[in-house]
Amino acid sequence: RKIEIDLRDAIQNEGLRPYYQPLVDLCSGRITGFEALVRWPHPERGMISPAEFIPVAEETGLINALGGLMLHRACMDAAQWPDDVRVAVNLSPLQFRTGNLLSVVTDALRQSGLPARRLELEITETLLLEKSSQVLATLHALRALGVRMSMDDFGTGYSSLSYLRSFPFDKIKIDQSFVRDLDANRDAQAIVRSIVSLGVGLGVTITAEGVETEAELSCLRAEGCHEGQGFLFSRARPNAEVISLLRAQR
Ligand code: G
Ligand code: G
Ligand code: MN
Ligand code: NA
Repeated sequence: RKIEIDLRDAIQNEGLRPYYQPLVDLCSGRITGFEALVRWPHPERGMISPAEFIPVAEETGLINALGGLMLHRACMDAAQWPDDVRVAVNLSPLQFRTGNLLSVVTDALRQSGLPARRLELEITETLLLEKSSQVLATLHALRALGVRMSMDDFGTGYSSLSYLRSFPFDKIKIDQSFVRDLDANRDAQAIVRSIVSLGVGLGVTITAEGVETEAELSCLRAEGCHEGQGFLFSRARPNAEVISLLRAQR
């Protein structure tokens, strides 16, 4: 397939790059970190969405090279940011299957000099679906390095709550489907309220994804949600624009 050939070429020839979307503390309004999101400016097709090529990467096994590359680039970039700013990187469940994820993360930290506490790894509930002891061992080993673990897209899986008992996450990211039109939707408000109280009880940071409007933001503040991310604050931007985003708030 052409997309597979092109993707392989992009991975080998620096055709993929991370863009960074800010995570904002809803109390202070300050940027606490950035989520790295892979971008592929295709020479013929323009920007191709990761929603299209991540599944191709997963089907073809290219996800390991892609994921390793993103981890490495994100750690290298973040090592140049202020010391109180973190970077979050998405992991595909398949990256846990090859068995060398721990050394990929360790190498990225060592080569970049980024302290482990400044790296956050985002995983989705599907990873915990299988209840694999190998996956849990890797999660614990990563956390023992000092890396922070986030549960991404919370609330969209089959039994989100049971996964919270199987592993001590540092952060829960509320899926954007619960944030959409929050101000007009009483049910969504009740759901967000209970996730926030769950987070307080577990001592876990709660981040709302997909914040697009001021009305959604004031609702999230009223519910005591800790952190937000979304187009209201900023879209994902190239690393060259990260420093100016940080400077603008100082
Ligand atoms: O960046 P958004 O623009 O379109 O991303 C679409 C989807 O691709 C999201 O589910 C996001 O988590 C995923 N994604 C973005 N970057 C990466 C990455 O580096 N690795 C993995 N595994 N998924 C990513
Ligand atoms: O699965 P994950 O949460 O990692 O994916 C993040 C995805 O959400 C990316 O595709 C990113 O571009 C997208 N995104 C980020 N902020 C917003 C937003 O405010 N609204 C919408 N609709 N999508 C967003
Ligand atoms: Mn994510
Ligand atoms: Na998400």
